[in-house]
Amino acid sequence: MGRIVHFGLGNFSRAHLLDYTEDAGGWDVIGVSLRSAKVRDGLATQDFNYILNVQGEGLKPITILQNILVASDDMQKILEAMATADIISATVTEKGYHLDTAGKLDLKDSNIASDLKGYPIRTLIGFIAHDLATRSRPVTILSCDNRVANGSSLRRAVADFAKAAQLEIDWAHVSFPNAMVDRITPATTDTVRANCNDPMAVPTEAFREWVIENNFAGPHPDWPGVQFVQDVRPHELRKLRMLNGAHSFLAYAGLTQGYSYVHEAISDLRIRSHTKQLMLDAGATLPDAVRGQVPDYAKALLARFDNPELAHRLDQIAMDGSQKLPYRFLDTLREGGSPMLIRAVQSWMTFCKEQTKKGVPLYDPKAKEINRAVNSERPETALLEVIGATDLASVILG
Ligand code: CS2
Repeated sequence: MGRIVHFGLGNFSRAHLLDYTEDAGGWDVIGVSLRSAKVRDGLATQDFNYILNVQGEGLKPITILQNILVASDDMQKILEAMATADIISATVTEKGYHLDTAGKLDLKDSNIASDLKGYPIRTLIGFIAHDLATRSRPVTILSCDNRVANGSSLRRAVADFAKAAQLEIDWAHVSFPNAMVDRITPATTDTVRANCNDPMAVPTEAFREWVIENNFAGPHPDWPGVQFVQDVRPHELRKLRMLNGAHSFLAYAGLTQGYSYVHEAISDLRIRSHTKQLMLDAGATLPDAVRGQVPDYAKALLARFDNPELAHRLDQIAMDGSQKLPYRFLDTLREGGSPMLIRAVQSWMTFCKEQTKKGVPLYDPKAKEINRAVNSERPETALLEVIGATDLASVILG
């Protein structure tokens, strides 16, 4: 039996990696929570089993999770579990990589700085670097976050950390495949908890997709439907620029118009037509390998956004904009600039300004910088600086 140690037990991994691995069978999964003990405490009382509420398909028990370890309580146990793992995977969101806008590990980040000083380890990067510095068995480190070249970025972060911490790593038996992950998974509501009779239930759509670079250092589960490919980049870009780009635009434009959910924002005719255009413009920047799929993919995405039963909150998507915009809009703009992409970046700036004006705190690791920018003499220019987009100032600000 193989073993996965997975960092980040939010709803997404419980609807994606854990669901796929449940279907594959024959593996066990140990979860790691870096920050809060909430998911561990909730799942521990039910033997780490929970219900996945799959839209239109019904309730599916997920039983593959063996345990959840919490960084602040169980550091040593986590390192021990990692040492026996064939795969170490992660969904720690964009900010969990602690990279600066140039893609280097941010050594000034307070959690990274603390990990560099020594124990207790707090970050994914710190845990992986310490594990790799002591292991001899092969391991695959599998990023499942929405970043471009997520595996390569994680490798870079770990290498930067190891160098700064003077840890020696033998890279010969380690691989960091890049991967594209997709399944729209909103936060759990009381209605879902009641319908599933499970306080830890997770709601998700029927659709799921996973494309992984065929670069494993050892075995992997026989995940059904997963595509193993040489080059994930075209798939990553298709998903990040079209699905996630449209999502972020819907969130900022929708919240500014007073909508709360994705299905509400997409039914506003003006927002809908802008979203369609945004997806087509983003699609035009994609590599040849996937460009032919753009019209059908855009149509399928609209249908997924239209789904009222998912009740996907816009404020959930609006979070951490400073970390998401680079892959969702900025790279796209650099490669093909269009009025709709410019409008998308502006919708984020408007959102930041309005929230600040209303005194609503932004949920973003750069909230302080955003606040300072909004209150500066030239808010738009300063906001572009926060997201590393000063090179786009003349395109976006005219
Ligand atoms: C969303 C994603 O919250 C967000 O930023 O765009 O979580 C999105 O739902 C998933 O990437 C879909 O696979």
